[in-house]
Amino acid sequence: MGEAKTPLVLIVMGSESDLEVVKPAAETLAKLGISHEVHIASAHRTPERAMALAKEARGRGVRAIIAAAGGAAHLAGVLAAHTTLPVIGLPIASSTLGGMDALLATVQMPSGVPVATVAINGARNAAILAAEILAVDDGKLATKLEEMRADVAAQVSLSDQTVKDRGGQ
Ligand code: RP5
Repeated sequence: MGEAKTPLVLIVMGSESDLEVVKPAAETLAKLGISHEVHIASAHRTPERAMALAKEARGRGVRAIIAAAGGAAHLAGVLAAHTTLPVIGLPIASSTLGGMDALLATVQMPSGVPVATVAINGARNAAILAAEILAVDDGKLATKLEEMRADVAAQVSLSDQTVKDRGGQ
């Protein structure tokens, strides 16, 4: 699934049921020209596979990991426990609690093993944050990120004009 020879970013999700929400992360990385791989591995159901993905990542040339999970979302923390690469937690709204469970489980890491957590279902921001980490020493990527910000600003200006043209409706 989504295999690249030398992925700079790994996207790992806990279940196939997360895929639709996670897709914008892969799309954003692709738009920025960042090689990535998409995996399904669960902290609870396939803990050894999750651990292996994290342990092998640095040696494969990976620079950042996005970990998406819902419910009692331990995936990001488990991956972070097995690598010193930056791990970006993406809490998924998959239960009756609307993602608050995953948010708290992902963000409230005990001291010493951080997970940089984005908003519930914030797949696009997870990818942008991964890109920003890579752009620390990649000027071309930094320029692409600036262009992406300019597009976002242009969209807001367009919306502003549209609402003005409609007389505020
Ligand atoms: C988590 O449990 C997954 O990340 C998913 O969000 C949630 C529910 O998984 P399924 O029961 O749909 O496989 O591990």
